[in-house]
This record gives sequence, structure tokens and C-alpha cells, in this order.
Amino acid sequence: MSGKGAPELTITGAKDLRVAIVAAQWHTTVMDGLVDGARRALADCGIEDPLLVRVPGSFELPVAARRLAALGYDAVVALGVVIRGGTPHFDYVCQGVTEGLTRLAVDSGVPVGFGVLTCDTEQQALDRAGLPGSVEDKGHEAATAAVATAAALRGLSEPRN
Ligand code: DLZ
Repeated sequence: MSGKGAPELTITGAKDLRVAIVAAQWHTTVMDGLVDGARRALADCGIEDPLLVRVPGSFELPVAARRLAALGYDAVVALGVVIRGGTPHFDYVCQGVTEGLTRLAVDSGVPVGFGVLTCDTEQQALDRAGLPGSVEDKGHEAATAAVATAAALRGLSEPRN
């Protein structure tokens, strides 16, 4: 996907939102960049010291995010990195995490920032991790999107059922 066309989001009045980050642990350097980027984005919105929950791999992100949504967090930022190997496992993990997080967000009504990198190579992941030398900062983007969506939904009335 091209990064061109990304919006400049202006978020106001978000500092009282409860936001949690859930992060996988595969590919440590890339994950450190994603978590730092998400924390920076939340700090930019006035949200300091967000809860950080670590899970083993990206496949475990949906179940942890679901728990956080059930606990009453206003938004969840899900971070992971999946790098293609020589077997179809990549496709199953990517499909599982994407479908799981999508279903959680739609069913719960809690915005989930999708900060899961699905890359062919480690270099592609490093380029998107918000590290010195990276060209993109996907942890920051995912956290910003989650908070912007939570802020937008807060102004709307509750559904009838
Ligand atoms: C097993 C596995 C592999 C091969 N690769 C990755 C990866 O690149 N990124 C990632 O986040 N997790 C990987 N995993 C672990 C799975 O996500 C999961 O933790 C295990 O299948 C156990 O459920």
C-alpha cells in the first residue's frame, strides 16, 4: 500500500480518553520503534503513560485487545510485525490477526488502531517502524487513528440496541 494520501489529523479534547497499547514481541527492534511511535502519538494528544500489554506474537493480539475493550478502554492500539518466511504460516497469522482485530472493533464499537506490519522482508519493516532512518512511523499512525476515531465517536449518541 502506498503511504501517499495520508490525512493530517487534528485531534482535540482527547486527553481524558483511556487508551491501551497491545504489542507483540517478535522482531524486537521493529517492535521497539512501533511502541515508541504509538507512545509519542498518544503523548501528542495529551495521553501520558498508556497501559502497555505485551503478548508473544501477532496472532495473540486480538484476544488481548478484546480483553482491553471489555475493560472499558476507549481505544486500543494493536502493534505487531509479521515477516514472510518460506511457508504459508505468514498468510494464516496475517489473516488471523487482521480478521480478529476487525471483528473486535466492529462488534465492540471500540476503535482499534491497526499497527501490524505485514512485510516481505525485515528491511521493509524497519523502513516503517519510526526508527532513525525509517521513512514511515506506523506505530504513530495507528495510535493517532485510534484516538481520532474514539474522539469522533464520542460526540455521537449511543446506539439503541
Ligand atoms: C510463529 C510465528 C512466526 C513464524 N512469525 C511471526 C512473525 O513474524 N511475527 C509475529 O508477530 N509472530 C510470529 N509467529 C508467532 C505467532 O504470531 C504466534 O505467536 C504463534 O503461532 C503462537 O500462537
